[in-house]
Amino acid sequence: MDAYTPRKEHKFTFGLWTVGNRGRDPFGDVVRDVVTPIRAVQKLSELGAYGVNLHDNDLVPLDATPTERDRIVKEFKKALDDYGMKLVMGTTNLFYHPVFKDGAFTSNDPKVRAYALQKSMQAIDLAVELGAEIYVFWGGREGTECDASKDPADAIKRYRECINFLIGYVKDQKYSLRFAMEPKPNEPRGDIFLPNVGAMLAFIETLDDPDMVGVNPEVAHEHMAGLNFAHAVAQALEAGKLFHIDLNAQKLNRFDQDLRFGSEDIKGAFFLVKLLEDHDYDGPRHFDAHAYRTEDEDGVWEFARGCMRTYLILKEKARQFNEHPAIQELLAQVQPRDAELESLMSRYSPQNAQVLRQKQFDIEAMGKKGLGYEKLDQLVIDLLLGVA
Ligand code: GCO
Ligand code: MN
Ligand code: MN
Repeated sequence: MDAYTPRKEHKFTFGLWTVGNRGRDPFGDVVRDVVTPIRAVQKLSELGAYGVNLHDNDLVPLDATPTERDRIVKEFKKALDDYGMKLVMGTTNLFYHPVFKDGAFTSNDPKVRAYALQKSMQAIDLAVELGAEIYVFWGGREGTECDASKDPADAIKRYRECINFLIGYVKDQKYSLRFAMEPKPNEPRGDIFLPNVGAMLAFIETLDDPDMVGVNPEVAHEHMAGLNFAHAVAQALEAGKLFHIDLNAQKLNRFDQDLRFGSEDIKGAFFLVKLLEDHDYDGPRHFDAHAYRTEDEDGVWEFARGCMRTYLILKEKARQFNEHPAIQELLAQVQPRDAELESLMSRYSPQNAQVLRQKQFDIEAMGKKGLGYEKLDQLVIDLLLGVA
């Protein structure tokens, strides 16, 4: 036990599919044995996680009979109870079966869209039965390679119609479930609709009940598109839309690498953790990642331990940043306050506009002043490298 040992109150979660990942990739077969859902619950609990997340078919096979389904659910519920774990988030697998090869909610074929809705209603029932509070929609197959095949505006309309249908279903069932939409720019499709956090936030506002729906941003997904993840998360947080988060690591502009949290881009990971902690984000911290393909099961648990440990180390670094005298002094200099100007700008009025028009600004002096960001950034580097 040390200061970086995870505890339940840190709200760390893992998808069953993350520690259950067997290392299959497009070029090679599985390299590890199955980690059953019950084993995942037991091991993650021992390691200090708060809960797990699942796709319907991570737990219940697609071809299970109703009796089999009920037995599996009962055993899984018991494991959650036995090990003091929560089922935090549920989602539907709308990407694996060939029926979804050209999309689920955005498929051209009404039969496929209808089946996707039927499967989602069943998966929502399952998630609620297990105690889920959040339901994620990741539209992995909602996209195209062949743009001739569908009108992208129609695809968005169909997407909206399906999410609205499920909003209606959840309300009708009186479930207290919130939706979190997860954007991704591509993979497995050549291009996926609603490719980033900004696009998703705009889409949400067009739904029947925007308050019920937020986003589930993922580090890897924004980094695949070369974007600043913390900035995307900040926009969601500021809008009250950060319902869930998928933490992992990724080199920029590559395929979805799903690496251990913090294993790439330490500085980006630091500013992300700092953002979440500074803004008292109280949702689950979900690691949507998996162990390197080089690992056996022991490596999987090292991976899980590492994700949580790095988060807690960065949380401590964020605390140190906020109390670091030299950093805080520099910040005070570059973040000056001006009560009069701030009040003038805070709201438009003809009077405020008039006063602002008359103001004199010495823009030459303002433009000449150095900001000291080289020093500030180096202090951050020193802090992160343990030299400060
Ligand atoms: C991916 C996605 C998925 C989703 C998961 C839950 O790139 O494969 O990140 O892992 O997060 O399907 O919705
Ligand atoms: Mn994800
Ligand atoms: Mn992903």
